[in-house]
Amino acid sequence: MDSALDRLDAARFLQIWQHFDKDDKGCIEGKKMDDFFKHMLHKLGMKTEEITEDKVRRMRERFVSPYDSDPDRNVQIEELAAMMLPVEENFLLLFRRETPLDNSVEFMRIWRNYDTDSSGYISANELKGFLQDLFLQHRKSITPQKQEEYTETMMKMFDKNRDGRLDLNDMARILALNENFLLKFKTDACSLEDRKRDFEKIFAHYDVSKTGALEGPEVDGFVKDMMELVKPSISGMELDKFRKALMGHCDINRDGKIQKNELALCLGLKLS
Ligand SMILES: [Ca+2]
Ligand SMILES: [Ca+2]
Ligand SMILES: [Ca+2]
Ligand SMILES: [Ca+2]
Repeated sequence: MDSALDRLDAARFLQIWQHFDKDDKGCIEGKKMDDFFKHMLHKLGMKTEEITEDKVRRMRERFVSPYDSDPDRNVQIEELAAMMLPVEENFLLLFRRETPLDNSVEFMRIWRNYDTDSSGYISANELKGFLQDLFLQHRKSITPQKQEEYTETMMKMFDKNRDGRLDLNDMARILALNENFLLKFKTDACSLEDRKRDFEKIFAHYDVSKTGALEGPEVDGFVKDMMELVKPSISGMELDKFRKALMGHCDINRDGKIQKNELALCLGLKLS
């Protein structure tokens, strides 16, 4: 079985995946995984009589065993690819961070950095720049041909609406951005004391540089999370629009940053 799996590369994996994920949801129902593995072994050149239930069971245990406890759970493409692809093909492993990305500010810093033409989208070319830097950071060399191939595979995996560019939510998936920080807070927070305490926590979370003001990607991160409280996924252009409106409304001293008291005022909170 292992020798068959040696023939698995990113492009082939994706092809097999798409056969099962026809609606392009990025996930497959856990209970369909046996069929998935059978199909995979077949595609990798194994004869039908060689594909036994036992082999399939072992694959399931090896690659998706955590799901066995909950058969209703879906298997995500990036999780399975990270488990299955051989190391040299598995550029997706590079996205696995020791600590998950849990702050939209860091996310927006990356986004602004690679959306080099500020179009509000990450194009295939911009994605390639991102991958190049990632390989550099991990001190891995990669041929131009592999760069093209990985970029293309990533686009196929994450460009949900097939318009040839990645949106904010596609990129958030690639970087495994954790859930919205603002969801932690109840909007019906009762007393003024509670609201002030929440405000302090919120401000501290977004003021990553600890300057007492939100600037650059700190504003972006805050705007992204705020907007996504009311709309599940926003586009880069919507973000820019709302950012502009927020700055116009909140940045009272017009220094291009949002000081703590400015944000408090904006949120209808009077700090003593
Ligand atoms: Ca762009
Ligand atoms: Ca797209
Ligand atoms: Ca700051
Ligand atoms: Ca200001």
